Amino acid sequence: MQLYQKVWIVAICIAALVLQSSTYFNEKLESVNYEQSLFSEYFKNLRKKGIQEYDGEEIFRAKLASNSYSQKILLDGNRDNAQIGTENATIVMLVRNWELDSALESMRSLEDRFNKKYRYPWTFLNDVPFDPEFIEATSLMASGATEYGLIPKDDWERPSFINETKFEQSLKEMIESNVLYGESRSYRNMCRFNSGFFFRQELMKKYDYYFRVEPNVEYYCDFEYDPFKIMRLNGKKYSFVIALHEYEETIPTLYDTTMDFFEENPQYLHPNNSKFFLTDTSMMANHAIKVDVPNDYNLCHFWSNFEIGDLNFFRSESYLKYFEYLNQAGGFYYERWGDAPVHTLAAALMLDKSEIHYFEDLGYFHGPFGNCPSSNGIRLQKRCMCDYSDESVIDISSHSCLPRWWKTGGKTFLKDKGVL
Ligand SMILES: Nc1nc2c(ncn2[C@@H]2O[C@H](COP(=O)(O)OP(=O)(O)OP(=O)(O)O)[C@@H](O)[C@H]2O)c(=O)[nH]1
Ligand SMILES: [Mg+2]
Repeated sequence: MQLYQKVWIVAICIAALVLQSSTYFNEKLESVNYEQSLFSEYFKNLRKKGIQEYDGEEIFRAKLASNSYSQKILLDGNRDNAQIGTENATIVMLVRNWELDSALESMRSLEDRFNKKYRYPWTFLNDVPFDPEFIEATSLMASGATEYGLIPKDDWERPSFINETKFEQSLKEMIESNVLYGESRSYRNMCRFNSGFFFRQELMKKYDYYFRVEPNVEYYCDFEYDPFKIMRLNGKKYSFVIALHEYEETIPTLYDTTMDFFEENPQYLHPNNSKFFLTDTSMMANHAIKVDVPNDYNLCHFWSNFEIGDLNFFRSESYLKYFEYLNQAGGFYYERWGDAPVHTLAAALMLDKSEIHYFEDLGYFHGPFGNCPSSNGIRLQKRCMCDYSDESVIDISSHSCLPRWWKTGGKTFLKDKGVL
């Protein structure tokens, strides 16, 4: 090749390179200019709105990413939150304003794992009015509609028939013996409310089923079905995921008071009840049970921070009479009766054992205990995020009452019956 030919080739390559890079830089410049124009347009708009339409407070609250917040687009109902699930049910949370972050964590988990496909409504209950911030954040976290109820004073506060001297004395004794929440007056109100009043609240009256949720809990697995539907189709009235032993010092006389009630009202005792679950103290695997109570109760109860239940069971004459009997006995205040053993004693004695259901495949955590499906296949299929070997998984450990429940209610899974 002649020298001049080589020079030509090199010159052509350089020209091509220059041309290509100039096109590239031009395009880049154009896009930068475009972005700049967007920015300046955006800031111009923001300034214009800021100066002309909003007061100082709202400018402070304006979000840079979008102006949808100030325009209240979301809260004006542009989001479709119409119920998809077909059951007459609500998800209910008794909660305090300051628990907002923990409430949102529980909601996020339950929405992602279950409710966003069904959009069941949420009902929030409180003994004081909910803050606007609480209402705003929770209604935006919910996929379904939300309602907020103020609990009437009579449903929450200590009844006037409670002897104040006896009550103060009991508080003192519980503090001295280091009983969990022994010092708390509000905890006692909460337990009495959850035992006898949550299902009577105005907002709850229209529903047949409830799903109780507490702040700061987590649902480990996809539900893959509508648990409300499962309850109705299978005639289930009460369900749980964790069963364990109650602190005996909180309920010294609850069992005896319950037995007195059934002695006076034998018609409310179901012939196919689960009393054995409450009284069985035999060895389970290699675990013996040693409970220090002056009666037959083994302290087993369903942990009520997770509950899916039939509200009509709680509204029944038998439950209402039972609650009133306990209420008059005063043990919610003179002792520290929890709603979990109260619900458990009622369900175990008044329902047919087939009406109580253990949801074995949901996966759940409420500190310090959790439940995680033991089957690897279920964990994979339901996208569970839990470690079955974690020490928080109570399942068949010595402090769990689940094996005792299986012994009473049978170890039947809906899957086996072809229901799921
Ligand atoms: N509005 C209101 N809700 C309460 C009050 N006390 C408790 N709660 C709610 O009642 C439920 C049970 O209370 P928790 O404090 O979680 O009781 P717990 O589950 O026995 O104990 P933790 O181990 O602390 O979770 C939760 O949903 C609380 O948000 C109260 O004084 N007012
Ligand atoms: Mg709790």
